[in-house]
Amino acid sequence: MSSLNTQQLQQLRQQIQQWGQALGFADVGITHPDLSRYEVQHFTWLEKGYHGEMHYMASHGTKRTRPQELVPGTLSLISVRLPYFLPEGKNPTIQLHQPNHAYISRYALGRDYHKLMRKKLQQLAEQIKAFHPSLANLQYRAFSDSAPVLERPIAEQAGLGFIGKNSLLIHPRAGSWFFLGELFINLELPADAPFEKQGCGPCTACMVECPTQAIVENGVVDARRCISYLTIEYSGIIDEALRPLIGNRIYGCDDCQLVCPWNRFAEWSAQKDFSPRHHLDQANLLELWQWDETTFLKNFEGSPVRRIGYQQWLRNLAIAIGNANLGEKGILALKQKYHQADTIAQVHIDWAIEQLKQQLKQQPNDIEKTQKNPKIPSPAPFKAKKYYLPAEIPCRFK
Ligand code: B12
Ligand code: SF4
Ligand code: SF4
Repeated sequence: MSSLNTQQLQQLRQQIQQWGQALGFADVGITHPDLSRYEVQHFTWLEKGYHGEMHYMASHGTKRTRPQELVPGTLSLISVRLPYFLPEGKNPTIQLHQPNHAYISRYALGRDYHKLMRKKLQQLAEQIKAFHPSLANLQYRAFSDSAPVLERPIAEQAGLGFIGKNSLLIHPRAGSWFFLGELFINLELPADAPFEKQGCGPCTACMVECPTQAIVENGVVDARRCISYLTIEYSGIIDEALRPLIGNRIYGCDDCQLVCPWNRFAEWSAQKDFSPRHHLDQANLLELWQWDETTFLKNFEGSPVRRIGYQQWLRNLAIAIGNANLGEKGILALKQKYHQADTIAQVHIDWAIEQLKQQLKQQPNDIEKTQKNPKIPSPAPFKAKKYYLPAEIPCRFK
């Protein structure tokens, strides 16, 4: 579509990297729209039903694996990544291991990333358009988890990292705590070399330590077992066998990133927008349980958590309270909310009350002692042998 010569295209390529970095992206890669080497794996995943009730994953046919069917005329895919892990707030592993506290995925503590990513991508596209008069009519579409797009395969093919056994995109010098986004454009740019080799080697930490054993094969997650799916995407009644394994994770799950050794090299985010709001990095369960619907909607304005709605929020909290050491206090709190809960949330409240009652039977009137005496088993959530947090700035967590 343009009259740029090879040298100008190379120059533009370099500019895109620089503009991307100035916009806050940690990396920018370019690839062609042929994703055929990922197609079979994608449809096998769907055939096995691993997408559960995420019907949108199956409803676009080959549009997801063939970018030119989604956006006709696409000639290049520009893939970007934006880190979200901030060197502030509470240490995530400490929060995860306090059963009476709530664990919210690191990506969801602050502002929703979807709009922010797309805005930055649009700014990048406008800069590309302004590079040369022949690009004035450049067509582009910006995506970040907003359309049927194979974001991790595109990123791997654009050289941004490799797909790990946990199925996340990992860069050996940057870990995996970042979002992905793309620009589809109708201009053929020089492509980057893909990441050809998976960097996991013999490590299987994520597969072994996943609380629900959701990573069923190298690079393959059965979403139906994944806590991220269960707490965010799935609005129904959660299988009783899975509830104790969810621990205190009330929105998403980070375990397969926390145990990944590549995350020793993770980059910190520079986006203040992702800073934890309302002390969500250190909130305790009963404090959040007290929120009414108006508070929930107000506090989660502009946050990804709002999307699950108040009833699912109550459902998730009820499970976590059932897994905590809250005794009579927990039972009372659960009962007080019962009539504000819908029938699905009530099923989980009933279960949680039963859990706490069982716990009291084992150690009547002795919750304090349970917490202090390590010999008395407590329903502590999953504890991995080892966690990896970014090493460069060791002591900035509280
Ligand atoms: C559906 C979805 C989910 C589902 C399903 C997850 C899954 N693994 O598929 C659920 C709800 C469980 C989920 C959870 C999370 N998600 Co999500 N999710 C998506 C979404 C919308 C689609 C992913 C998809 O297409 N899945 C279907 C599978 C088949 O595709 P795939 O994993 O990309 O598979 C490719 C490779 O794995 C490869 N492959 C298949 N088999 C094999 C075998 C081998 C050996 C190898 C090497 C490769 C390989 O081929 C496949 C291509 O067809 C993307 C956004 C997007 N549009 O891409 C975000 C996205 C993948 N999620 C993201 C995040 C951050 C998360 C969570 C960390 C959130 C959280 N903290 O709770 C967890 C992580 C869980 C995990 N281990 O995957 C980020 C990942 C960023 C990164 N660094 O990789 C994305 C890209 C969103 C974004 N824009 O940033 N997610
Ligand atoms: S997000 Fe949690 S539940 Fe899902 S695969 Fe990773 S460790 Fe397992
Ligand atoms: S934990 Fe180990 S196996 Fe899992 S993605 Fe990281 S390096 Fe790969």
